[in-house]
Amino acid sequence: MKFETRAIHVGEKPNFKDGGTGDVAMPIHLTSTYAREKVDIPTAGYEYSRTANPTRDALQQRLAALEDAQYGLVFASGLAAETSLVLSLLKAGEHIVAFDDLYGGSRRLFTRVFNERFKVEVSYVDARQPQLVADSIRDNTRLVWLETPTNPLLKLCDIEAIANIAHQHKLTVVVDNTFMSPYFQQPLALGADIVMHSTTKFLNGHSDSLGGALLLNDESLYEKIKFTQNAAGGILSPFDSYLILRGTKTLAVRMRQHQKNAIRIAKFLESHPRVNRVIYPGLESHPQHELAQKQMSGFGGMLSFELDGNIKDAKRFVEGLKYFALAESLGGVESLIELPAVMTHASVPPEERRKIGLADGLIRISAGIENGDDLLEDLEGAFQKIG
Ligand code: P1T
Repeated sequence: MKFETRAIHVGEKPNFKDGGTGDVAMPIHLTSTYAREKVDIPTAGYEYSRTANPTRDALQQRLAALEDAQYGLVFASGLAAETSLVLSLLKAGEHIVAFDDLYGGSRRLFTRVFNERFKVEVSYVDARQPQLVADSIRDNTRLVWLETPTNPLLKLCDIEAIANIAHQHKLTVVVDNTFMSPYFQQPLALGADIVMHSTTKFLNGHSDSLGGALLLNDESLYEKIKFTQNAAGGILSPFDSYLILRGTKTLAVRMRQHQKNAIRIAKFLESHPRVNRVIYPGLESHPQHELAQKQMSGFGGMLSFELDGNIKDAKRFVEGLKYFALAESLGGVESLIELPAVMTHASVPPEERRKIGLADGLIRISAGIENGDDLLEDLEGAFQKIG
């Protein structure tokens, strides 16, 4: 079954048996608990909705199918998925090697919670160079945590090369695939062990639900994380499961339009006299354009740029738009714009931001699926406002 078909059919099959009503769309199972006829076994297989719920099961199957994975687990947010993963696989004194340019909230979770409170060690490295990942591996390393392309600087790392290095040391490789979605990048096929998503973004696609997912093939890792999902309880609600199931049906067509608009915006900005630098993996000027072509089947809907101007100009620019909402988050049908240093990545200490090249005036765009002409006209209008 091809991607677009899986995105519509896996997990949602009309059921006519045993009183099934043939629903084409999976109903929202709001029950918290399930009655049984006998004490010893749950009659219909379900006990309690923290442990399992039919709407959540449908989404878990759907997302696993989209990443070509055996198993899927969904959580209350992307960060809840990350928390469950680390709680499942690491203990105090063990070590994570992580890409140094991650979503600010992921870095805050690793540093402020897992490291400062639970003594999990974390090394942040520039994973664009696989050798630096290799050099950071220690006897107590358990996990390599990658995000590619990164948020917000769109740096890439070579998943296959890093997975080969990590597997020589029997480490688990996690790839946060939020920016590309399974439509444009399939990390498991490149050797990753676990794919992580903030489903809040492209998978749901409509800026109206938070969620997170882990997709994987290894049964023993799956059992460990599933145990934590139930024990710690950070599960996705049936209503959010329904919304994301609905969102995934249009993922392919949305991703194509996100990308089309992102390419137009990137080229428009690159040729604009008020812009110093545009970062988009689909531009030939991107230093890892070749790796992007090799590793991904498209370039996605996210881009960042720096104005020829100061931070005040950047603030006036993002405040001067009518269609681009000035907001955190990404991946919705509507275009969003933000200043990472002040908004999504404010929790990353300024010296760390400087080290990874995140300028205070960097502007990040999540290209929506509006008409591209309107988006370019809006951007040009904001340039005129800052003069
Ligand atoms: O917000 P939440 O669903 O918990 O997902 C966290 C997360 C994880 N990974 C990546 C790559 C992300 O971008 C995010 C969330 N990011 C934003 C809110 C943002 O505006 O970048």
